[in-house]
Amino acid sequence: MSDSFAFTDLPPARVQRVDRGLVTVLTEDGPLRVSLGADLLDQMAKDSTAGPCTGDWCLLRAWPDGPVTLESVLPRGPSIRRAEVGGSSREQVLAANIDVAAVVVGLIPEPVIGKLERMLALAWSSGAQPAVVLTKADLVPDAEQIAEDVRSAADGVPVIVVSSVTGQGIAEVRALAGADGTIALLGSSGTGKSSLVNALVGTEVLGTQRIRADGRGRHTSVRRELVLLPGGGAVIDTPGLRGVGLIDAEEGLASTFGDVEALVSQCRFRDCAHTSEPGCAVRAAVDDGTLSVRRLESWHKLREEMRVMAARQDERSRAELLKVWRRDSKAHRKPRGGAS
Ligand SMILES: Nc1nc2c(ncn2[C@@H]2O[C@H](COP(=O)(O)OP(=O)(O)OP(=O)(O)O)[C@@H](O)[C@H]2O)c(=O)[nH]1
Ligand SMILES: [Mg+2]
Ligand SMILES: [Zn+2]
Repeated sequence: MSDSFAFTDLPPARVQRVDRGLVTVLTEDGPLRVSLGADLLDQMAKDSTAGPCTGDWCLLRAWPDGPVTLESVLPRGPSIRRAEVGGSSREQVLAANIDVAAVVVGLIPEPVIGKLERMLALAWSSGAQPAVVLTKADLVPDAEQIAEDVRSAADGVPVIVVSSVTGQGIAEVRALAGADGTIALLGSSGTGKSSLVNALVGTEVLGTQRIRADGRGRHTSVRRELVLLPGGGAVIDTPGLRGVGLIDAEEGLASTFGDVEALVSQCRFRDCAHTSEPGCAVRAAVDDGTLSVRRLESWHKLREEMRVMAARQDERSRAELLKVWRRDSKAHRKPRGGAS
């Protein structure tokens, strides 16, 4: 009887991988497979983000007859979050406690800037430092030229050109982690995330896609995994992202499209649709060439997606999400300067 209480609390450990309710944690003595404590399971039933995910720090408890349970997840630092796939409004944590959110894009096929911007919005919304890693430099003759185009769309974000085959740029990516930082890799399937992890570590720690003639791959990595880097720090590999959910991405939108948002604040009407309204600063910028039509379209598309997502929320979270949305439409056709 009494020995069911004779547990020992262990020092914090970090979640490496979660699969089917069992969690692999990295402890001071190496990796350990643990199950979830009853209290934590209760919390998870109420809150989709309460469960452990890759990168989380957690508290463990060792029981007298041998098993170790994961009892609680410590409060998270910067983390990648998105809406769960399948149209629900539940949130999913993709990678926790990260210092750098690296969007991984192949140089071939040539990057689609609009898609990159969506990924970057997700990266910004994590609160970590965003970065872009352009892979497969060995396969294209004009890597630097493509990188310049990407740089102009990714204001203030480091853009690193790499090849996991030749080793180009790998040290630069390594440097993003510093002595003990964590880099999360995000991107579509087949862009070379797992290959990059292997290049960073220097050995084949993760499986990668077999090369296929048509250049299209199936999803290879099926779960998120934290890998320690030699010399300190860690990298989190994620399976290819299909849809990028935009929950909590408003901040990311503002950072990725800081230039457009700044213009919006100068339009004469608060609910300006930036189509034919008088005094529209956005159209004016397009007309004088300081804002590209393509960039404006990406911004519109992302805003629309946020609106659709917001419409799907349950009543409570909807109220929160719509706050941002309503900000501009509260005062109908009211010139700025009046009381709001
Ligand atoms: N030539 C060349 N091929 C690369 C490079 N990086 C990745 N590849 C190839 O691209 C394919 C996909 O690489 P992965 O590392 O499996 O891609 P991934 O992003 O992990 O894919 P998912 O796990 O499905 O998300 C594999 O065939 C790799 O060998 C590179 O720098 N140069
Ligand atoms: Mg992979
Ligand atoms: Zn306008």
